[in-house]
Amino acid sequence: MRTLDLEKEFKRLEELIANSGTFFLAGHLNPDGDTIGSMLAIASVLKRLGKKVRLFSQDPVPDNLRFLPHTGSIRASLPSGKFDAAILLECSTPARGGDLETVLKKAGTVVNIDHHKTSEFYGDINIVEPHSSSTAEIVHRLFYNMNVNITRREAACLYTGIVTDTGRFHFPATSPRTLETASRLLETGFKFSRVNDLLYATKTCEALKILGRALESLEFTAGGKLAVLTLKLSDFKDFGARPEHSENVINFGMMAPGVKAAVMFREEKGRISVTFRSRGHIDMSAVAKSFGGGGHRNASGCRFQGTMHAARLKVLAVLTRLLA
Ligand SMILES: [Mn+2]
Repeated sequence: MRTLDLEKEFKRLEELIANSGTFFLAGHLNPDGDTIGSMLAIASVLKRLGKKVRLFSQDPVPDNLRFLPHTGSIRASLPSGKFDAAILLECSTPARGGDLETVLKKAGTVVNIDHHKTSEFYGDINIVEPHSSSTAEIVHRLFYNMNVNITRREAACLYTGIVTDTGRFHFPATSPRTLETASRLLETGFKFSRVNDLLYATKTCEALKILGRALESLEFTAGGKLAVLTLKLSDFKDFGARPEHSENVINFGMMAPGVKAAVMFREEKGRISVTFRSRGHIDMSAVAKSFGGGGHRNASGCRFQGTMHAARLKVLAVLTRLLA
């Protein structure tokens, strides 16, 4: 992993913002709360500074995040114009954001803001901070350095990024700095309890049904250390559900006593999406990377072209060996 003088990179980004007029913002495929929250907060601050901003996500904003302000401004079509700066959030490689090449090639400066330790330093400016709980926490630090007075709406966006990426301040990446950031966001007076309600006490019927199916599929292997969840295309069809309805389902696999790691296989059209979770030092980012994916030590993912059977054989062999 390369290290850079982070403070210097923050300064360079501040200067870029001051000296640029047009910005392109993109997050990763299947965007999550951190990606969307960070993107909306940056867009809002840039607009308040009088900048032109174009927001892009190849995949749609998940339903449970639609309550965030201005999600409608995130578009799925790539712009043809030229931008002074392109800021990629949460993308360990540019390809994580989709087919961005045409835009990135024309952009004056490419900025990579990420907290994944697998992040490659592909930007002209790289703010990669693997010790940060979330990209939203990094973005908050940027705003703090810039002396930005964060609005309630921006605070709700950044809080959403932090609370979702830390599993409600539960995962080990949660640091004193994370809680301090959340505290500063609360000081703006945004409706904290309402945001939590919308994020955690609201589940669509499709998501509830998919959760039931996933729990029925639960198997334990590797001497009870590995939980395996499987969702087939037909499960989604039965309930009219989409892949995002199965988000977080894997965490239920981690609840059984003795389980050290969980894997979820999700069949999508023509491919299998695989998600990993673990506790402690069991490195799931390495497992995901060995199959062409990425992520964090305790939460990662990858994709396979081919059948469920083939994906399971390959992945379960590696995981069984790892946990032996
Ligand atoms: Mn994140």
